[in-house]
Amino acid sequence: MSEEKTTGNGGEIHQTSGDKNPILTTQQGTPVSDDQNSLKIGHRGPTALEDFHFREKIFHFDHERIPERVVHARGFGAHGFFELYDSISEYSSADLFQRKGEKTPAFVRFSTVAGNKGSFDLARDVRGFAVKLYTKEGNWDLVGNNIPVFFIQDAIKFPDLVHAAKPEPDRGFPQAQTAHDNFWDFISLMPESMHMVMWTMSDRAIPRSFRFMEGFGVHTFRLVNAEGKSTFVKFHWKPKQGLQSVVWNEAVKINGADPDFHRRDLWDAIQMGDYPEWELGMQLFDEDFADKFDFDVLDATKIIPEEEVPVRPVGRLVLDRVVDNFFAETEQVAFCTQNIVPGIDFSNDPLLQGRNFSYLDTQLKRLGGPNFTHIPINAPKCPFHHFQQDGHMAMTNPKGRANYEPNSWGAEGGPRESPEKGFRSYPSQESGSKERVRSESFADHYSQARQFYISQTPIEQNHIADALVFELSKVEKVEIRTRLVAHLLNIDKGLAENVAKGLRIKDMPAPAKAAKPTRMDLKESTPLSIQKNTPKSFKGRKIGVLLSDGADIDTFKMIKKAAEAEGAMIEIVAPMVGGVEASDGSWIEAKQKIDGGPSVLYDAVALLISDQGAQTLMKESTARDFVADAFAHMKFIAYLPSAMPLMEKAGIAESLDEGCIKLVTPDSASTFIMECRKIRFWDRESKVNVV
Ligand code: HDE
Repeated sequence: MSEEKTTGNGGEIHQTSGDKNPILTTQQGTPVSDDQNSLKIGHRGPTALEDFHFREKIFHFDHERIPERVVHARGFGAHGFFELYDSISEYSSADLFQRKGEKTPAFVRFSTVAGNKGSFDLARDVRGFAVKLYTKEGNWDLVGNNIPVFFIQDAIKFPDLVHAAKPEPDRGFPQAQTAHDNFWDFISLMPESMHMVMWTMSDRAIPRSFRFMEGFGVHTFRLVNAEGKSTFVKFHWKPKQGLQSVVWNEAVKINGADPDFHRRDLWDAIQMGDYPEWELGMQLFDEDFADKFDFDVLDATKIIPEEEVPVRPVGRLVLDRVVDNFFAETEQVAFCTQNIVPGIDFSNDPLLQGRNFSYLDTQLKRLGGPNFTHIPINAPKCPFHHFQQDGHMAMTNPKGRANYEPNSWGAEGGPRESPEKGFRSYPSQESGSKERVRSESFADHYSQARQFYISQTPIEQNHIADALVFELSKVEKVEIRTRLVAHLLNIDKGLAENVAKGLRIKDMPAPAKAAKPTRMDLKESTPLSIQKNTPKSFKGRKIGVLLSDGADIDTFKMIKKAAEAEGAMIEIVAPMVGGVEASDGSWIEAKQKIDGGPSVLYDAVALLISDQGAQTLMKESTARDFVADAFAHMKFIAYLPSAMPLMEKAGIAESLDEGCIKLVTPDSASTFIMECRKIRFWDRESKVNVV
């Protein structure tokens, strides 16, 4: 049923409504008769103050925003569960780790760090990987990142780090990037950040999707079993989808074409039932190992190579439900590192200790009061009872007379502490003088930076050099550029020389003074490289299929079938979004008009255009870019011979390589998909020379 209503100013509103729509009310529940006009004295007259509906509506709108997170403002969350493979009670008494097959509800929020809430997804940045596990003995928040180390060793430096990375305070830019003077000024004065800089300049900082990145708890934590025995642990989330990143030139273009690329990807995958999955892995070690290890396990700028302590898989995390409401869930979720449960405990990592202090404070500011645990996304899913009461927006004040303890109200007296079940801190022996110090055991800043660098493939090493050259080229002060190169000399001479060359630094500086000399004996570690760990499947990836009128229907069907068999998606790109008429007269609807669906949005492309289509599209710069970019970004390209004129115009016809698959035989579609399993045709990179 459609209603028409006069707005009073000559216009009409049209809206559809049925008998089932509820009546619009105010927040107080008063039915609203007119939501189009404010209450006026006379038809043209002043608005009456007594218009409570108008006043309430505007008042609420004026207060719709809460402060965005000071870091990790831009994020995206989803629901899921953690499923335990097998009991690990020998290490931890945490309830979620006791019973094989036990499922624990989870909420995960991924984020970038530096950009504000409205910034773009493909910034070169660390990604937050924050997991809230609603266990039967309380919420456990594992607030990690997609990089296993951090820039600083002591939390007291965090405000400086973040100030330096954020927009410069006088001008308020640049947004969501570290490519500016303040960041590199700070970093080049903080040798402890060098290991992390290797990671952030690597492809890890431009992931293809949240689904294709690892997560790390970063700090050393403790697991404690029922007998009170403690084992140190480092947490890892390993994506079942495999690791994958984009190239920088692609990232820059994705940010323009689809600033929501990562959140859309996660939303789409979950909505399509292609649930992303990670394996929770643990590196478990004891005090003896900690004492013997080359570096201090409390130093968050260091990893423990997996070759030294293997990662033991203990369960899987599956994300299977998108949020109902972004604000209620993703924005209001409040992660706190101090949210742990019996069976898990902190270590003395000074960064972790500082974080435990910080997160509660930040939630108070952001969510406006001490009752943010009453918001459903933050509330435990297990029973909870305490005497905390009142405050802003209190929703769950306890019933009854007793709001204190001890009390003598017997069974009515409310909750009681439990020495058996309650959380007990691991009784570690602590002693020492009270001093502002940095332990000597934290002093080696270059050895693991080098280890990371030498563990990369030559292509990945080039990407690191290119990223450094890009970022430092945005730095105006020459001294800062040079100071950074001086640090690189302590990591790898070749890297330092490449960067100096890329910056055209005339006189190579002397190596930075190092508190400890770089160790040359640390071995390459395979898990540190993305390319050495690429997936063996194209599952979960997306192929952009460029169609035109007259597109060969049989080839289209073959590509579609082969992609579906692999678990990959296809998305139709066409000159117009309405679609195309294929060779057999059938109509294929498009998802994207060519300028809205550039090839940077896809993992591979197929050019299924007719002779006529090629003639039209070769005149369009967006179509030429589609092809040229797919080639420059080392993507696999399937093409019909009829697409050649467009490929010629895009300037790639002369350079076709094995990454370009001509669709001529009935099985060429499956050959194409099989090739796509390699994700990129990296051999092309040295020829296209794109950074
Ligand atoms: Fe955070 N960090 N952080 N951080 N962090 C915040 O808490 C802080 C650090 C991380 O999706 C804030 O709720 C300090 C390391 C993630 O909601 C704040 C220090 C790691 C998220 C805060 C660190 C992280 C945050 C801002 C230095 C990886 C987003 C908003 C010691 C292990 C969580 C908020 C979400 C958010 C403080 C360093 C991860 C201000 C003081 C290291 C994933 O409390």
